[in-house]
Amino acid sequence: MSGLLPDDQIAVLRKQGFVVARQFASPKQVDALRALAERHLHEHVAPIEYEADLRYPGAPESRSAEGGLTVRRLLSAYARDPLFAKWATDPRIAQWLARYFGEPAVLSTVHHNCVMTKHPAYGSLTGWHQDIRYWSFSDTDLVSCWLALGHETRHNGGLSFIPGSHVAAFTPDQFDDKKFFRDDAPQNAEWIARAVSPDLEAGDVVFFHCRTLHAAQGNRSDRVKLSVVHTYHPQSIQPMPGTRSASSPGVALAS
Ligand SMILES: O=C(O)CCC(=O)C(=O)O
Repeated sequence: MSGLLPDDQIAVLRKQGFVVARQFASPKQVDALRALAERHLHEHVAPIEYEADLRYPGAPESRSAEGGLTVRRLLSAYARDPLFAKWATDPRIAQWLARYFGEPAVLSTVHHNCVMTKHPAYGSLTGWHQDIRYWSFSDTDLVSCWLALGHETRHNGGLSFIPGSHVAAFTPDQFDDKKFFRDDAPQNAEWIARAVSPDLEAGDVVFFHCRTLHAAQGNRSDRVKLSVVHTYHPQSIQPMPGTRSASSPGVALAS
């Protein structure tokens, strides 16, 4: 998938629900974002979501348990430092998304908008899910941009995706009560067998649709994995008033 032109990348996103854009961020951007993320992680700069808050499989029981202060997400990336804001509104992202949406993109400051971390110890795994499950918008054509700040593979908790799942008509019984796609349901087995886990290098970006099923394992390496993640919608799709998705204004991107 390397070397594809933006229009070809967009065609892949439409078809399979995700696409890898190799070396989308420059080494200079990656180094600066990584150094900043590492400092905020080290200093526990708020707001932070801890693994113990989310309690996914592998997470500590509580913040006071052993490993309880393991960070999962450095939240509010856009507001936490101008460097993160600059990346979230990078003109290349804006142009790419405007081409995909056919209109200017808006950054959600509510969903994702974080540095996603995965620690070797106490970093949890994430089951199969569609991001849209708890989001409320007037339509469901949202795209997230996941920037790898280091090597990402299945081994260190990198994402796996199920191609074509973004356009599938799943039934409620294929999901559990927390809206995870059930890996014990026979009718889901064929879907899960199709999963792919793209290896990412620092600077690679994955654009993925909010309906694409994805999951991630724990981190079995000895190094924390760091990724910057933002979600965008076109101007014509708006968060539903009164919902969490509308709880903080979006940022219109210049394109
Ligand atoms: O890094 C992970 O465990 C997966 C994160 C993810 O899929 C999400 O937060 O939507």
